[in-house]
This record gives sequence, C-alpha cells and structure tokens, in this order.
Amino acid sequence: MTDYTPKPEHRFTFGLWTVGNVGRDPFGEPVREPLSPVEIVQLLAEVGAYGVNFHDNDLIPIDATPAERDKIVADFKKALADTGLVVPMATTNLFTDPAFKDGAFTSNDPKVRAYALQKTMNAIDLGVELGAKVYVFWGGREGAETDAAKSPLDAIQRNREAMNFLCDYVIDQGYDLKFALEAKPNEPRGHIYNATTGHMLAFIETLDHPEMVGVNPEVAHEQMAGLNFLHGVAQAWDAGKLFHIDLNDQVIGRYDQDFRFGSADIKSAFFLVKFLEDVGYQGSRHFDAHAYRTEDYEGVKDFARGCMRTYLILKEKAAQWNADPEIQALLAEINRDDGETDPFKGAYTAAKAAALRAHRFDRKALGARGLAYERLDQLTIEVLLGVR
Ligand code: GCO
Ligand code: MN
Ligand code: MN
Repeated sequence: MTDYTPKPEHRFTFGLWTVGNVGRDPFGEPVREPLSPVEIVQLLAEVGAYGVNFHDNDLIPIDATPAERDKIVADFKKALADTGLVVPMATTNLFTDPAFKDGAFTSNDPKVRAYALQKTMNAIDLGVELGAKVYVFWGGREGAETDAAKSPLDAIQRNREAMNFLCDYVIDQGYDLKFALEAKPNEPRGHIYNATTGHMLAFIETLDHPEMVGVNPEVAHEQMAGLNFLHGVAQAWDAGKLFHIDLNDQVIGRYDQDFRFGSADIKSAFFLVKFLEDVGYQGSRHFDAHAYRTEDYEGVKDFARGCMRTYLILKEKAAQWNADPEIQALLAEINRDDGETDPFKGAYTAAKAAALRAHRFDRKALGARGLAYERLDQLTIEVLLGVR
C-alpha cells in the first residue's frame, strides 16, 4: 500500500470558507462555532494541507477599520509563517452583502457596479500581499430570476467591461496574477450568466487580455446541471485555460451539495484525477467543499483528510489502470490502425480528397466490429473496487 500522506507537491488547498463552514443552511442555524482565520490555518496545517485561499471578507470583515485590517493581516501572516501554509489563490465576496442582491459587475445600478470594482481592486491588493498568483471570480449573484429585469446582452457587456478594467488594473500595478473564472448554472440566483465552463471559455476570448484569464471549473457546478465535468475540464486544458480547479462532489441534479471529494460519484472522480495526473496539471487541487452539517470540528478534519486521501488513492488507482496489461491491450486494440487510411491523413490537399473519394470502405465490417468497452469498463470498476 502506498503512503497517502498529503505533501506540499500535491498542491492541496482549502478555502477559509470550506473548513470554516459553520453549517448554516436555508433551513437551519449554524451547528459549529466559528473559527478565526488563524485557527483555520492551524486546522489546515494539522491535517496536512499545502495552502489556504480566502475571500476578502473571510479574512477581513466588510466593516473593519484600517487598524483592524492591519492587525488581522499581521496575525494571519504570522500563522502562515508558523505553519508553512501558503496562499495560492484569493477571491472577492461579491455575493453576501445586500448591495449585491442584483449582482455586482452585472447589477443594473452603476453605483453597485463601481463599488464591486472598487471592492475587487482592494481584494486583489490583499490577495497579492499574501502571495496569491491566481485570482478567482465566481459571480454567484451575476444572474437573474426574471429576464424582464435585465437583458442578458447588457449583462455580458457589463461583465466584459469589469474584466477588462480589472485586467488593466493588474497590469498597471505590475502584479504577477492571473484570473480564473468560475461558472455555475444557478444558486443563489435562479439563473447565473455564463452558466458553464464552456460558456466561460468562449467569453474569455472576447476580452482585451484573454491571455491573463482562464477558468476555475468546479465538479459540483457542472454536475448540478447534469453535465460531464471531465469533458469541460478537458476543453479548458486543451485551450490552455485550466488555471485552477474546485474539487468536491455532488449528486446530479441536486442543489449545490459541496460534498467531500469523491464521496458521491467515485467513477467520475477517478477519471478526473486520472486526467489531471496524466496531463501533468500543475495548479492547486482546491477542495471547495464542506463537512456534513452533522459534524463537529473533529468531523471537519475527517472531511478535509478524506478529500486529500481519496485524491491520492485515486491517483494510485490511475497509475495502476495505466500499467494494467489487460487494460492496455484493450486500449491498443480499440485504437488499432492498419494503415488503410494513411493516404488521407493530416491536413487537406486536393490529392488526398480525391484519393479519399475514390476509396471503398467496408461499411458493414466497420459496423460489425465489437469494441469491448463493456470489458474495459468492468476492468476499470474492478481496479476501483480493489480486486485487481
Ligand atoms: C459556490 C462557489 C464558491 C466559489 C468561491 C470562490 O458555489 O459557493 O463554488 O465557493 O468557489 O466563492 O470564488
Ligand atoms: Mn460551488
Ligand atoms: Mn467553487
């Protein structure tokens, strides 16, 4: 058995808001006493995390005075230095305050839009001060319950203006910082603009500085909508845009459950880990999830340890899958190529097109061939169930 101890090279991070979640939900009061940011850093160090991420107001209350801010930042920096934890990512809370009830960058009120920009500039400064290299934008309130209230075209345009403004702000400050846009289809709004990672990837190409902007896909956000998360991640990777990733789990079609990574759909989690490891993704493995509401802080530690341990077990399973001779033989057979199509391969030429048109295919044989995907999938399940 391998060692499943989390190490810095695994890049496991958690948000202050994740292990610090006190279990409030729309139907019930908190079930855990709040921890201070310093206590959360200590908890994360105890379970073996590499980094801690935060929203501006996870660290500094929205009404803090400058003196209070300075004290909180100093205490937090000391906790980081004492534990060795780092801050790879930061973000802005643009959803809790009632000012953002109709969105931040997409609000109909120009004062709210300007306030959102100001709040984000301050939060970027804070993130950079603490070492963040990735800045996440999750527009939880950037949406609508009724399209009577706002044209989606206005929303797209306002969002673009905000991103362009903030990219230029970062360039102007000389910060070494990239943006990662996080999509979600709904919750807390009835509908959220740029609902999926695919929407975000298309939107990014319309910005003034697309090279600075990538995505932060989240497992639960695509699965809520019944989508295949891995396919969105692969598209982001292919586009060179996988700047960050939010790992958690979710039953398809439910509310945003934020379950422990790998706890609901182990097979999807396996193919996701296998993909990230196979392609050599170097970014944070950020667990944007929280413990069940049934838990005390010992349970929160079980939750956090479980996220990392499951990731490492699945990483080991992925290596086993890649090394399994029977699986590899099936893959070789699936991808068999007898060279028949070599004359037409690659980029178009008129000669290739003519040769392709003249070629006679054995269509019946193509359709008759069994692909053995049942066998392959069963072998995958047996790797996962630990019987191979
Ligand atoms: C959610 C989101 C958030 C964001 C966070 C960082 O569904 O609430 O996933 O947790 O990831 O705001 O931007
Ligand atoms: Mn989420
Ligand atoms: Mn998230």
